[in-house]
Amino acid sequence: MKLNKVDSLKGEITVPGDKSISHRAVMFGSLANGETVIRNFLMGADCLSTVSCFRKMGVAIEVGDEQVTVQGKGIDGLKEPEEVLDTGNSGTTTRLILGILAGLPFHTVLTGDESIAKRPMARVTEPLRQMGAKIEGRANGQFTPLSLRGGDLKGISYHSPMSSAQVKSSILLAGLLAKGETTSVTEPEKSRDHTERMLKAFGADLEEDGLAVSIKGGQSLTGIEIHVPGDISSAAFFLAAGAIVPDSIITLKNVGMNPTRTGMIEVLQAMGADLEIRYDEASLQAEPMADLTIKTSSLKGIDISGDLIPRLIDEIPIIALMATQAEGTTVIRNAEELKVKETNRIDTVVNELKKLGADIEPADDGMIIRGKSRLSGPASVKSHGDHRIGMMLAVASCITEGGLTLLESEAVNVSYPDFFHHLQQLSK
Ligand code: SPQ
Repeated sequence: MKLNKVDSLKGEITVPGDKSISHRAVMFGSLANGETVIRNFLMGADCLSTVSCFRKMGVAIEVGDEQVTVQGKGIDGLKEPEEVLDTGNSGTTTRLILGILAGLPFHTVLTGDESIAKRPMARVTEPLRQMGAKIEGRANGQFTPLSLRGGDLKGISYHSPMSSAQVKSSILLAGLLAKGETTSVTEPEKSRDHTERMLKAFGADLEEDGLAVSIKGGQSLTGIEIHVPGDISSAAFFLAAGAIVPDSIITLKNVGMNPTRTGMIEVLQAMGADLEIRYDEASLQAEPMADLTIKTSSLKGIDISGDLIPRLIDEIPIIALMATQAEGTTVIRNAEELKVKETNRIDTVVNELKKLGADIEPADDGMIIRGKSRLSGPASVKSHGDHRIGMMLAVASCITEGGLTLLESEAVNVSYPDFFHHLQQLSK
């Protein structure tokens, strides 16, 4: 895809539904008794992989234009699939479904795409084995394909070595399906808490105590209606674009503002961005929402590390681009988890932005970016099949002299199928 520099970005858009919340709504709706209606569901490839996996286990799921309806028949309503469950490119589907399959008394085989095959699964298969799940797989269950025989789980008290919502959620879901005992997960820093919030909304009793979350096994869930807020991780691309493209003003409607996800907002504020936040008072219950307006800004470099990292982990590629346009140095630390995403996002961000002339170097657990650089092409850059890298490079094209050619641009369909359409709409 050929992408050119733009003069300005102006207008209002509504970003698609939150990916993390859309996945969980289908999963919990499939485990629940009764109907679950999911509005503003993200029709991205990842969430559709989740739908396909649960359909293969016999759950009736109707996918409408922007609404998904799940006819849950309770945990016993799930059946042994006749086919392999394919989780596509989705780490969330793969790791969360493992927690559910661990608690179900039948056999399943799970696989995904080339990128999923490289992502570490021992972080969930190990604790799930401790709970009693029988898991076989490549390299002793470290990688897909994996096969499971679940059921008869016992509760555990698990201290996760990493702050990961996928690890936490996988173990809590297995804990929910365990027999009567309590399962608790403690993480080093708080990761996104959509599972905790949504399980409560489905009627589960769950306790949170600082960095620990506990759930009692054997509880049943009841179907609900869910309105999925806009994905702040998708909004992040246009927040950054609005800040770095000259003469711009962009409004983003109904963006999810769960405090475990708003690290990007804090970074924009610390860098000096001209950002206005208007909370939707009616939404301040399960998952808060706000309208955001960003204008072209003079940015300054900052340090990003510690407990902020899990709250903006998926935004680091676009933050790195923003940092190339900030005065001074931006240092990102404690973000080693970037190495095990859809790509090694330290390497892909550094290598692709260097092609445009950015002053950026990798670190063991992050990167160092010196601004302000003039990005110039024409250059050929590549998403490497990683949606967030693809969208970051498309935003980079807006300020790149001579424009760029983006290879593997279709990767954006994983989380934001309308991305290029929205970019075009704002640049008119
Ligand atoms: O689902 P997937 O592929 O892991 O997606 C990513 C992304 O960029 O969209 C990460 F590559 O988001 C993860 C996120 O990094 C989604 C997620 C969730 O919904 O629970 C949690 C985070 O991952 P982790 O490993 O820190 O739990």
